[in-house]
Amino acid sequence: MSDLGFEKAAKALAHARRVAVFSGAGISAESGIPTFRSAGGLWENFQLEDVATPEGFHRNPALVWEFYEARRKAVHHASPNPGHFAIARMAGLFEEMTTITQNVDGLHQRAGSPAVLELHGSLWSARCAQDCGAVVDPFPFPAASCPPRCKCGALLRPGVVWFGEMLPERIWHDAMNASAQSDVVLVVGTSGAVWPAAGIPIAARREGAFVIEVNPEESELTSNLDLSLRGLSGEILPRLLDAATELRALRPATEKRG
Ligand code: BJW
Ligand code: ZN
Repeated sequence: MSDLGFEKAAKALAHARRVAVFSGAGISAESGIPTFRSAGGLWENFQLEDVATPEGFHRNPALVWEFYEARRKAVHHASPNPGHFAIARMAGLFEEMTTITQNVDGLHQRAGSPAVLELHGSLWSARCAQDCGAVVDPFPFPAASCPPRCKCGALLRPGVVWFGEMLPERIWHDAMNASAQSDVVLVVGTSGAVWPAAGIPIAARREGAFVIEVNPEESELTSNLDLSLRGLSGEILPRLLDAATELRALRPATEKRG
């Protein structure tokens, strides 16, 4: 990571009033939770058509629930890492701070981030697969049976967003608004391969946000962003926050009142 890029990012954050974080599976990698598309990721070992589409669930609900129960177990035994904690700490630093995540693991919330916008749902909720309207939230681990049943007798399904499904409308709307109104958007640990979520930082930049990526690898978003910090989010984010906080303390009082 270049020192120049890091300083530029810290300065941008020190001057920001409104900040949004847009996170993906990479932020939880240092908690031991596998990503989807990196080497050894979930899509190397499972066919996404089988476990992450409504059609796959219809064909074999038991297989889909086994996949999700195993992931719920892994997250149940995991803890948030310094990257999640740094983001939680940001809530106290800026006038407005929004955490938008594609993750379904709930680790941002467990680190203390308030009001997280979960674009792809949550491992900790379930709903009726036959649309009787029942929502089970929180859906405790472990499930009582596999596959679990709704009180109406139909199957329950995981409360996540699969390929070919719409994102939750209110959350999508709030995420687009918050990011478009931000001075700085931090894009952390995502390949940017999945749409429409990947459009969030791109739209924010078009609206004037300074968009900074934190990722050890180049992503599909890199060329559309302002700055990339190469490294692990659990290492970069705490340092970045400390540097921004220090710079902010040095600003004259008149500037701070903005
Ligand atoms: C680190 C690190 C460390 C590692 N520190 N970084 C437009 C164009 C093309 C296709 C489409 C389009 N619009 C819609 C589509 C179709 C589809 C799609 O996007 N397909 C593409 C894959 C081609 N999208 C949809 O179907 C969406 N719905 C939709 O569009 O509805 C409208 C519609 C409906 C009907 C008909 C037509 C339109 C829904 C998408 C739902 C995605 N769901 C999943 C599963 C959720 C549940 C679950 O978890 O099981 O969401 S897929 C999976 O990918 C999951 C993730 O949230 C998502 C994104 O992955 P993410 O987070 O980026 O992870 P990775 O693994 O890809 O990347 C990890 C990154 O971390 C890497 O870059 C590493 O380098 C980095 N990293 N360690 C920092 N320590
Ligand atoms: Zn039901």
